[in-house]
Amino acid sequence: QEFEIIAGIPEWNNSDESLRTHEAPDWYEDAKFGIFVHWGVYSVPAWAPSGQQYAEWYNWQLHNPPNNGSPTWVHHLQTYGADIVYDDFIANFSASAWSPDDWTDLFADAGAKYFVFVTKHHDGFALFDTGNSSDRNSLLFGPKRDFLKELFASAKIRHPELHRGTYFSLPEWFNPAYAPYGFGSWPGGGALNAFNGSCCDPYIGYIPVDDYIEELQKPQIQTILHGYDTDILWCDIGGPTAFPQLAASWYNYAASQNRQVVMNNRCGANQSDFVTPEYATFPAALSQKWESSAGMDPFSYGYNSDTPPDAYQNASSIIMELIDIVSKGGNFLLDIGPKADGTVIPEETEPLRQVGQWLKVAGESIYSTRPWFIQPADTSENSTDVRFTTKPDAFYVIAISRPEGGTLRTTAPIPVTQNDRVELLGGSGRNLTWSMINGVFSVEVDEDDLDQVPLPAWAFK
Ligand code: FUL
Repeated sequence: QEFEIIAGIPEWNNSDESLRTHEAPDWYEDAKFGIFVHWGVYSVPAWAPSGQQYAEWYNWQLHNPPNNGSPTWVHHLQTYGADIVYDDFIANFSASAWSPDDWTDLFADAGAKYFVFVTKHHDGFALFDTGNSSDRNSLLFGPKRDFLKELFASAKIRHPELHRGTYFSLPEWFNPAYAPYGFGSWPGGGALNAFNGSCCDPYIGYIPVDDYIEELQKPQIQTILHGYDTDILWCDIGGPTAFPQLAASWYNYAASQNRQVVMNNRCGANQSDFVTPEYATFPAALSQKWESSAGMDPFSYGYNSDTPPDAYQNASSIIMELIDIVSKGGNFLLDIGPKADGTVIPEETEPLRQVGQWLKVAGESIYSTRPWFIQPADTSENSTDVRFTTKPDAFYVIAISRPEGGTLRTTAPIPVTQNDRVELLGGSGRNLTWSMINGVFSVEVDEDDLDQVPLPAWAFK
């Protein structure tokens, strides 16, 4: 099948052949750092055994298997009693202190180039206008607001340079219409009180549909793509999907607005623009674009009140992880879990702002770079722990351990030529003395200069 070329843009059609040619656009390759936001009804109970389970899986843990005495089940019984069901938390999802501007300022201050907002997690409670497909959303229940609209509007006005993305769970646990597909719909499921077996928890806002995919999932994805103009469709779980029916018209629509959009590998489609390791990275670059996501919480995307303050990822470890991921061709999508009132805890805001300070002085070694052919770093004895990034006109050696005695040393075959100048980003800007002797590349740098850099990661250009 042939494609019609309009002003250099292929017109997409829904054939596999056409869709398979879609790939991550340059802006996404260049962006490197994004902020993920998990916020919803699960932010009300906000609990899981810290470091072991995701707090946004609260309702699943409560029910799986029924009456199992799981830590969440016990916690729920002790804290709320047996009569309270998950959907009762909707009323307490207040957003009473929420400021979308604070959030988008935070994303920008962190040095992120995009964000991905959870529009609907597996609990099926949408934070956008689901129209006729379902009433289970924040416009009709709880806070009665269109969070996706407000957040995107804030970003568009205050930080138009940020790309706006949306997470969308293809399945919904306990939605009676999803039962034929099996995800979270074991006998009784969410419809059963997890303690006394009485039936039924309300699945608030459910409008009976015959066909979940056609009547619910499809119009909802369509709304996110065309009604809210998302740049990133970050699907979750995959499985039965309407996405392939919507892809070509989305790509064409975006192109008509001069935008290039991107989708992940969880949309249930045959093609994906990037793959998504979770709380994990790859040891080296892949042939395909990838993006690693993780919460600042040790093991939760949603806010977990069981996590002690000192367990959150600090700025140094975030920057090292970002550098490592970028040197291997990945993006880093770092997640925050705001509280039910919409505030973000200082354990998350402070490190993010520190990361932003580092990126302000050394960001050119991260943004718009491409990996070198050697990764990971050479870690032989007497070497500094380093990562490499490249641009057409520059090469970066980024030390993630302090160059001992003011000497950075690596046995990697750094592509320097005699007249090249070497400087420390965020240092004094001086030309540094360097040498390449017997295959060892060394750079001399003042300890004072090293101290000036806001976090323990030193980017040499
Ligand atoms: C997973 C979900 O089940 C988690 O709760 C989280 O949303 C993560 C990003 O994707 O598959």
